[in-house]
Amino acid sequence: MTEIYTPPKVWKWEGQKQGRFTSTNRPIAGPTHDKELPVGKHPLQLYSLGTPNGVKVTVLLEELLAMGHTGAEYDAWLIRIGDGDQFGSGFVDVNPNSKIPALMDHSTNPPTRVFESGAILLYLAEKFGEFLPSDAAGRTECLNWLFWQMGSAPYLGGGFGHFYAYAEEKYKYPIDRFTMEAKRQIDVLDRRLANNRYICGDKYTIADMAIWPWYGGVVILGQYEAEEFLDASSYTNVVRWAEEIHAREAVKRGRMVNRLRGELYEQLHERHDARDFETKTQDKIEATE
Ligand SMILES: N[C@@H](CCC(=O)N[C@@H](CS)C(=O)NCC(=O)O)C(=O)O
Repeated sequence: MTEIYTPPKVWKWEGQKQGRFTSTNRPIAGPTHDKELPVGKHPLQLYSLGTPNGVKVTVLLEELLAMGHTGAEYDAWLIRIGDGDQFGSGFVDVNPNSKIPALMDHSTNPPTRVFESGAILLYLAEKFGEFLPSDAAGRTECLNWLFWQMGSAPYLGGGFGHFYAYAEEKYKYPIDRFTMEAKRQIDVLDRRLANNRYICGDKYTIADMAIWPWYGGVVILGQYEAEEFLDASSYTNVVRWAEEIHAREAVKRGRMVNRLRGELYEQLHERHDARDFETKTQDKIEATE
C-alpha cells in the first residue's frame, strides 16, 4: 500500500470516491424519490438487471417455461442501478435492501414480494415443483450449495472483482486477500464437480443456477477479465460444468433479459412475451429508430 489510513473516531459520509459506484453507494437505506413500479400482464413481475444476480432468476424462469410451465410467464422490467432506480419508493417497497433482483407474485392474494436472489430461486422452485430435489437428503444438499453461493459470491464480486477490476487504484493487500479466497472457492467447486456432473449430483438444480452466473462467468465468460490472473483454465471440472450450462437454450435466453452490455442482439432490455426474443432485442429496436 502506498498510503496508510488512520481511521477517525467516527466515520463520516463525505462523498468518498467509490469509482463507478460513487453516485449510488450510500451509508443509509430507504428511498431517495417517489416512483411507482410498472405492472404488466403476467402474474410474475420481475424488477431486475442482467448482472450475475439478476441472471439467476431469468435463467430459472426461462428453464421453467422451456419445460412447459406457462404459469412462469413473466414481465421483466429494467432497473438501472447506475441511475439509482433501486432507490425509488416502489422498488424499496418490494426490496427494502434496494438491490436487484426483486419479484412480485400477483397470483397470490395479497401479492407476495420476494427479494434476495436465493429466496426468489427457492420460491419459484417450490411454486413449480422443479429444480429442487424433493427427498430430504437431496433437498438439504441442494440448499447447502444455494446458501454457499449466497455467502461466498460477495467475496468474489465485492471483494476480488471490486479490488482487481473496478477499483481505480490497485492495491496489493486487498487483491492478495480476495484472490486467495476467490481461488479457494473455485477449488471448492472444482473438487465437488470432479465426481458430480452438477453441483448437487446428477440433476441440474437451482444451486447450479445460483452458482453458474458468478463462477462460470469468471472462469469462461471473461467476468473481471481475470481468467489468466486466476489461472481459470486449470480448474478443469468447473470449466466443463460451466460450458455445459452455457450451452443450454434457456440459459442463453435468460442471459439476454435486462442486459445492458455486450452485443446488441444479445440485449433484451425488457421482456413481456416469449416473442420479444425475436423482435425486441436492441439491434432490432435501434434499426427501427
Ligand atoms: N444478496 C443479493 C445481492 C444483490 C445485489 O448485490 N444486487 C446488485 C446488482 S448485482 C445491486 O442491485 N446493486 C445496487 C446497489 O448496490 O445499489 C442477492 O443475491 O439478491
